[in-house]
Amino acid sequence: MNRSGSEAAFEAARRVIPGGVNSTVRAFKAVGGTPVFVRTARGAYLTDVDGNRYLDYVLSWGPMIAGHAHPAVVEAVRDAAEHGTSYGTPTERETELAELIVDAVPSVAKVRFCSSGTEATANAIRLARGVTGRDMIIKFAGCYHGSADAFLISAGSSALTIGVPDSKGVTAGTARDTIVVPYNDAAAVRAAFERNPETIACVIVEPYAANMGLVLPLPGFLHALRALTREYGALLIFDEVLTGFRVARGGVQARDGVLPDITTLGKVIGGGLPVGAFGGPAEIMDRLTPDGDVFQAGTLSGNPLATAAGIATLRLLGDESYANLERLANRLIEGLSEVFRSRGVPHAVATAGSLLGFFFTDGPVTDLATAKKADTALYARFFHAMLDRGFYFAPSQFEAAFLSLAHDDGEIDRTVAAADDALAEAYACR
Ligand code: KE4
Repeated sequence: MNRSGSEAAFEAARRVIPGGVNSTVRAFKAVGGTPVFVRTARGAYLTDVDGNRYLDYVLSWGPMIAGHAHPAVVEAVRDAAEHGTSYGTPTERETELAELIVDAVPSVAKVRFCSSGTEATANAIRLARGVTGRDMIIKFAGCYHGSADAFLISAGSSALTIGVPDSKGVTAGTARDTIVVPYNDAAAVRAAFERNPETIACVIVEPYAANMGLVLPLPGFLHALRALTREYGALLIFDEVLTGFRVARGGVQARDGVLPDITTLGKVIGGGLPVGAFGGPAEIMDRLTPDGDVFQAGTLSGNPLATAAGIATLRLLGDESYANLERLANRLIEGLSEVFRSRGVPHAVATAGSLLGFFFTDGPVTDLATAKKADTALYARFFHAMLDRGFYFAPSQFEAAFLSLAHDDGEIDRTVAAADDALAEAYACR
C-alpha cells in the first residue's frame, strides 16, 4: 500500500509539531512505521492522504459511535455554526445535553461540562478533594484518566505504550498524593485505606479498563470499591469518559448497578467535538463555583457546536442500537478468537457492549502485570498486516477496539477473513 503522502506529511509535521502529532498515541511508536494522515472519513471508513481506505476500529478513540460524518451530526453542527461558534454565555443547548445525560446515567443528578476527558477527571478529583477535605487519591496501574499530573503515575494508554507511565515533569509532591494499586485487587485498596484511614479523598477507576487493552473487572471488584470508599469516607469516581454511552446508554453503572459518587464523561457525548463532563448527586455537584467553593471554569465549556454534535449523536443511540452494536462486537471477537485458535496463537479476548479487545498472551489478563505479558511485537506485525489490507486497529496493544452504527455484518466477516491471512503473515515473521 502506497503511503508516501503520509510519509511526506509526517516529515512536514515533525518540523513544526513535536513528534509530528498532537496526541502521543497517534505517532505509531508502539507499532513502528509512519502514522496514517487521514484526509476524510465517512461511515465506518477513513481515507488517508494517499487515497487508501480503511475500515476504522479506532473511531477517534471512541467518540464516533454514530460513524464518521453522520448526516444528522453534520447538519446539527452546520446549523449551530450558522448561529455563531462560541458566545461565552450559557445556552439552552447545554441544558438539553445535560438533561440527556441526567436521564441516562443513574448516579448523575447534575453535570458540569468542560472540553476534554482530562479536564473532566482533573476537575473531578479537585471536587472530591474539596468535598472531603482530603488530599490523596487512589488510582489503578494501567488505568488512564488523561494527561493531568495527578494521573501520570503508572498511567495506561500512550503513557504506557511509549514507556513513560510516570512522566517527567510531575512533581514529587503530586506523586506523593497518588497511591497506585493493581486493578482488580480489592485487598490492595483496603490495605491502602488501612495505611491512610483519614487522608484519601477518592478512588478513581475505569470501571471497565480500556487503556491497557480491555481488562474487565472481576466479579465483585466494583462492589468492593463502593463498600471500601463508603467505609473510609472517600468518594468513588467512575471514569466513564470512554465507557459512557459506549458500553450502554448509562455506561458501566447502568450495566453493573454500582453507583459512584462522581462520574466523568467525554468522547461519545461530544460526537467528535471537544466535550468533557463530570456529574453526580446535587449535594456533591453544588459544591462547584459559582455557588460552591470548588473552582471550575473553561472558555469553551459547553460550546454550541460541541453540544449540538453531542445531542445529535445521543439522539441516534436507542436501545436497539446498543443491542446491534453488542451483537456485532461479539461476532467480531468470536471470529478473531477462532482465527487465533486455528492458527495456534495464544490469546485472551474481552468484549463489553461495542468495546472489544484482544491480547496475544495465553491469559487471563486481569491487570497491568498480566497485560504486559502480551506479545507486543506480534501485535505490531498484526497491526501492520491488517493496515496493509485496509483495516485500522489501534496502533498499540494497550488500547481497545470500537464499533459504530455504520459497521455491518459483511464488514465484520471481511475483517475476520483478513485477520486469518494477516496473522499467518505476522506469525510467520516471528
Ligand atoms: P481526553 O483528555 O483525551 O479527551 O480524555 C482522557 C481520558 C480520560 N479517561 C479515559 C478512560 C480515557 O480513555 C481518556 C482518553 N483515552 C485515550 C485513548 N485510550 C485518548 C486517545 C489519545 O490519548 O489520543
